[in-house]
Amino acid sequence: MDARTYETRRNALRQAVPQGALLLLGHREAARNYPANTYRFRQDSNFLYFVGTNCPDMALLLEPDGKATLYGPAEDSDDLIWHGPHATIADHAREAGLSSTASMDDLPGAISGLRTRGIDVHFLPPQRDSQALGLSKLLGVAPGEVASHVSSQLIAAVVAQRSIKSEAEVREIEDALATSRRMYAAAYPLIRAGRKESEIAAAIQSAALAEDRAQSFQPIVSVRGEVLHNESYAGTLQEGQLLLVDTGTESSRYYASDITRTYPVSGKFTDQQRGIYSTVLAAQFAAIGAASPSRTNKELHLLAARTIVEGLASLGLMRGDVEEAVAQGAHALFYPHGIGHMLGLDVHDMEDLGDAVGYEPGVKRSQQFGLAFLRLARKLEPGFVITVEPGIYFIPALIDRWRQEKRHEAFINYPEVEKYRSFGGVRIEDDLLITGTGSRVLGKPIPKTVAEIEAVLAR
Ligand SMILES: [Mn+2]
Repeated sequence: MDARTYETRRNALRQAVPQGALLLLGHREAARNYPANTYRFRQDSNFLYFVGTNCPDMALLLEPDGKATLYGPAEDSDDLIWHGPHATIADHAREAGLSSTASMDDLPGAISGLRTRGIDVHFLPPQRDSQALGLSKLLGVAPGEVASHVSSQLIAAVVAQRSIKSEAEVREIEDALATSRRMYAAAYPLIRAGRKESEIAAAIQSAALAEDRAQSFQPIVSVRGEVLHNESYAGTLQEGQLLLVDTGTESSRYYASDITRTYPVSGKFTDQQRGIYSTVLAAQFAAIGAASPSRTNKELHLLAARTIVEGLASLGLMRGDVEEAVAQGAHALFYPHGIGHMLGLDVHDMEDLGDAVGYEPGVKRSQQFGLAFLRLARKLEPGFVITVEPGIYFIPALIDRWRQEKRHEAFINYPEVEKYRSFGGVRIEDDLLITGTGSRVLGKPIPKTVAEIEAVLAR
């Protein structure tokens, strides 16, 4: 990805939204407790996509006359003392293929100049309060009103562009996946009774940090896999438990990977664990096998759900007509989330832009429990990169609630479900490129079959 890449992307965006000015306001540094102590900086992904520069306090302004300006922080002579020699705004502009630069101090004047000439300024939904405040000041609207002025035209144009990954982008994701593979390999020797979740979380992050790579999200490393967004590492691994590990890293150009694996702490699956694990794996293989431009992601989700119901029926946990069970949402007791999401610069790619990413215009999310959490439903297209991540969980509070309500009793064998009360959860996730005719799992394989998992955990 060079200056030409970013120039081509900006030109395509300009063609898709030919009227008005386009403003991409980047992130500023985010303070932990006081200004000089900041969180690790990561620029806004839309800004990264069109400019590529991971520097704080910048903005890109595309004007109707074709003028494209990179706005950046004014140079302070003391910067040299604290930050050493660094690239100037002009250097960043050159790398992004931009010839015009200006100080961020001049942006308000430029925006008000456009607006007095009656030119619309298109912008995307702000993700941080500082972005919302910045836009509020620039546009003269109250901070709480900024969201209602976002440009749906610009959102649609950005979604259309970022949804289709170039070969270079796919290489970036595969580069992140190569690091992911080494992160998981670092965990294998530590997966045994007596070890702490935190030790495994440390090994995984250490493998990425050693390659100067950031995590693409807060890792999940937990023996309580049924808690879907569990971010605690306080647990100690015990014989007979499952350990769920959902992590991702970023390539040097900030593209994300997202992988989940589930391991038996004892090194070998029990019969109960193997039954559930094999069902999740079968659901993942079914969805991957069906993934192609002729399908919608909702179809993949429902195919995985049917495979899960069939597997659970063979284990005696569910019963009745498979299609009907899925249509009524009975499987969601065990599989309450969606099959996956887009992957790119963000791990849930473009989720900042709302349901325009996952749903065709005019299509609303289902209200049904389970299906309501499907982030991506629309027709798959060549160049999409998606995650495929079915799971089965035994969530005691949800089981109790449903059983009390006698919910879907025709399909769920509650007395049998009770035997799995302390089971935890299984999820298996890979990243998939939709090709012209089908799909390709990205990256070198990371062990996931029962035999492969038991082999890497063999003592
Ligand atoms: Mn994911």
